[in-house]
Amino acid sequence: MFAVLRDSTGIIQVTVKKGNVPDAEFENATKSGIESSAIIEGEIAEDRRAPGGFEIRASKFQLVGNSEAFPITEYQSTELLLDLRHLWIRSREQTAVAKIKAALLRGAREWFYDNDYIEVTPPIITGVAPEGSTTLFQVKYYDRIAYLSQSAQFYLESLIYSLEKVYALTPSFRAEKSRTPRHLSEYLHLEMEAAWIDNEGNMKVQEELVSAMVQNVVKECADELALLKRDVSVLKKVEPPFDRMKYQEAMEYLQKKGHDVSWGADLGAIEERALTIDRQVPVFVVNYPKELKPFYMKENPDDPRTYKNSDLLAPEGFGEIIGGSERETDNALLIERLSETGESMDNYQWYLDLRKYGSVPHSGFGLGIERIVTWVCKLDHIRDSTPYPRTVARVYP
Ligand code: NSS
Repeated sequence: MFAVLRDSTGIIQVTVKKGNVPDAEFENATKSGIESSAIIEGEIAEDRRAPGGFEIRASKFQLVGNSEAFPITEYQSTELLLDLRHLWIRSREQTAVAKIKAALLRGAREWFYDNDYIEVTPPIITGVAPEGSTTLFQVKYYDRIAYLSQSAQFYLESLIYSLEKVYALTPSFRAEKSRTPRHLSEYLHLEMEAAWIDNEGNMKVQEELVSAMVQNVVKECADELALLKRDVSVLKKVEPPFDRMKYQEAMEYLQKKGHDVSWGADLGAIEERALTIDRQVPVFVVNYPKELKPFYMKENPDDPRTYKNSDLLAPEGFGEIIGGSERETDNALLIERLSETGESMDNYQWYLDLRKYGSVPHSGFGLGIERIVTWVCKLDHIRDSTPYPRTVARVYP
């Protein structure tokens, strides 16, 4: 009787032969269903026919938890696999993605630690909306309305006055009503904020951080990348510096390629794809028109129509993985722009205080963890970058 045994390190073939194990154990082995759990002892032998080249010849087969007929068989619909997500996450692809995600997070934390950043813990329940009111999730907060955090940015900004260089890894929430292959309603947000750093310094942090994360995957996850058929030689090229392209130049490039865009047009999935399809290393798009970006960014003195900001686009057609900027330090400008958003100023008094009491130039950014996982693993859809994707259509399981 042949079985395939799995643990957290991988899979191996097991042969259970009548006579080599007690009869009752052989009985149990033959009647055990797919996904049963078992404790197996035996000898490891080389066998070129076995997947991986080795097998276990069992001398003990202790059935621990027998499995009923497993509901996932070959060729299942996407919907069924999402309904059975709690079981589908046992699959080899999902396991490989989970390990790569962990290696990306480890690479990030190590980079921040090596560069003297302090990890901080901002709140998830908040009254501010850094990225605009249209994607807010409301929560009933006792007798008031509060929101689930879209970004920890404002809280990180408040912490630089004592800690200088901080980062946080927190869930962010966006009520994205349209279904796209790159938006989740809940995602893991890696955000950094630092004093005395301008927009160029901010981009240097991003290119170093992203390279460190990707190179950690190359170092630790060769088997997982192979299982996902991901070309490692491409990922190895992800090293600083990354190219910088002005928004204006991006527009000209797109127009040359036949896209019907002009100054003021946002870069959507189609445009970002065109900008990155022929690249293997991420690229910054800098200095977006103000009307496309939130109120807190610093005006670009060289072209006041634009901000000192950048989006980092992942290569191979992928698109945005980071949004960042230098921050506006002039309260009068912040108040003017905030009043245009229609937000209640009461919720932002504390944020304005940060400019009143000893303001410093500072910058920061937010990196979407599931976005970088989707790119590094070259997945078709962002939902496969996380065990329990939250989208407009689904909150089960
Ligand atoms: O809206 S962002 O572009 N920028 C911010 O939230 C800033 N306040 C961050 C900061 O400066 N501290 O979002 C940042 C990144 C973006 O580049 C994506 O990679 C990711 O967050 N993001 C998402 N990932 C998955 N799903 C959704 N819906 C999503 N929205 C943004």
